[in-house]
Amino acid sequence: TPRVFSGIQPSGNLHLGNYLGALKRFADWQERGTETIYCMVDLHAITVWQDPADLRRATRELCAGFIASGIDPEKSILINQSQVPEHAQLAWVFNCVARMGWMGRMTQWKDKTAGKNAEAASLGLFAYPSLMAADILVYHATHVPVGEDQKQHLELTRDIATKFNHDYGVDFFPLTEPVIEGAATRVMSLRDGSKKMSKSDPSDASRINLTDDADTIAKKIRKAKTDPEPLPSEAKGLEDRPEARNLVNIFAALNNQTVDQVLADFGGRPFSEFKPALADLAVAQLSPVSTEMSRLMDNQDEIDRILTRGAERAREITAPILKKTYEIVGMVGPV
Ligand code: AQP
Repeated sequence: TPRVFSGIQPSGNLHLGNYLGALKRFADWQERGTETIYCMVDLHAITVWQDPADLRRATRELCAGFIASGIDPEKSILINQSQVPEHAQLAWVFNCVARMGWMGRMTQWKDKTAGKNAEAASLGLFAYPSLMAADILVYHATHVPVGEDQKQHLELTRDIATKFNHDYGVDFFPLTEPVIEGAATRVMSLRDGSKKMSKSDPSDASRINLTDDADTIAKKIRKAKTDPEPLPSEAKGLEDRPEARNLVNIFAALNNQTVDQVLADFGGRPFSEFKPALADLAVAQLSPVSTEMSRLMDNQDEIDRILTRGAERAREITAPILKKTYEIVGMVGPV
């Protein structure tokens, strides 16, 4: 039976890319009745230094973001990574299975250390994909919905499962499938169509935050970089127009349409007509999310209770899988 797992880092600035590429699709899986486990990956967040108070706030805000995007803590298991210790425990075993060379080839590692002294990066940042593999495999999850940028890490997860199974002569960890689907698997920066929309982009105008109010959303879309041509009438016409393509993809994903459907309505029309329509759509979808997030943020005890309960439910799955892993590896444990 399918079991879905996915996570998001509580590193602040939850944005439209996270919403369309991840959160909205997490809710779809939940509504299909699949067993779903969603995680705030705080241990991943500290691979780069986080102010402790900011991390606490971002974790609760992310939990609010999950719930406001339709994740129901009764239907899904909603957890904070550090509250389920088996993630980190399995990650250590995987650190001993994975190879340095595999980690060094990860494009996220290369991007995050590009132009910097890689020797000064944390060991945790280097080993990030090993912890991610543990997050997934400590549940024996079968499907992982993610944005395009995570594809390589999912392949590494399969490599780790394969090597573990081979090294110990078992058929224990499943080969997990990445699920990268929809019109917005890679939402780009509003200021630069060649960069993905990202939490860590220093320019706030590059992204739409889930906490932005209606005026801010409308203003960011109005100022989004575009070219002077009207919209094409077919998807092919977007090929060399990354900024235009990005806005059309965002419209399609928000409106649950295909790109062709959007262009059937807007082909031949200028951005001065398309952008206000996109802004209205974005505000209509995101306003309820941000309102619900701020309501929840005023009820932090409720958030903390949800996470405590989520961790208890999660450990019913993770504790037996970790115990079995330790047995396979040869650890002596309690009888
Ligand atoms: N631009 C994006 N388009 C579509 N999906 C995206 N995701 C992230 N950015 C986009 C998806 O959101 C989920 C959570 O990602 P994460 O918490 O691991 O954060 P990230 O990928 O590191 O996100 P950022 O915003 O890019 O953070 P920084 O700036 O720290 O690198 C994943 O499913 C991801 O695919």
